[in-house]
Amino acid sequence: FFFPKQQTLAVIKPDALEKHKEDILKEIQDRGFSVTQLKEMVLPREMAEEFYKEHSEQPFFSQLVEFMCRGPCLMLILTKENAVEEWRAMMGPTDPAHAKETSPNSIRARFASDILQNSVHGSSNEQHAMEKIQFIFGDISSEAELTSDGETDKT
Ligand code: DGI
Repeated sequence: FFFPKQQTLAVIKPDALEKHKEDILKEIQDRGFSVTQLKEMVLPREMAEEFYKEHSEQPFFSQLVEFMCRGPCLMLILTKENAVEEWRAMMGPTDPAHAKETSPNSIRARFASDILQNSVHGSSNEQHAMEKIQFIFGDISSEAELTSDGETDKT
């Protein structure tokens, strides 16, 4: 199959950034993703609420927002053919207990502590990816251009 190049938003969450930043970044590169943009930041509360607004009715929403603001997150735009699906597959299922059973090599199986503090985020579809990239990074379309070898060519 031929997949066109695609972008997704990946986040290394506060729990994993403390301990596993280098491991996760290495794995992202080893799997052939280009890191098109990256930014480390502590999410202000209102941004964390907006970021996870789809979950605002969930009983765990306030815990989730609290956790995401607890320390710095690393925000990444990953570019690769089929990036959305591939990064989700690398992350593994939401609950690391489940991940350990079904995908023991996944990032969550190895690095996440529980269903809330689950080490990484990845957009679940292309529409969400575009929205969240715009939300975190603003309009980057005129800043970076991908060259044929997938490296970022800043103009
Ligand atoms: O796309 P995912 O991150 O795999 O999962 P999601 O979009 O369903 O949920 C977003 C985040 O909300 C998830 O990464 C951790 C948190 N979460 C999801 N389900 C639960 C949860 N937190 C708690 N405490 N309990 C849950 O059942």
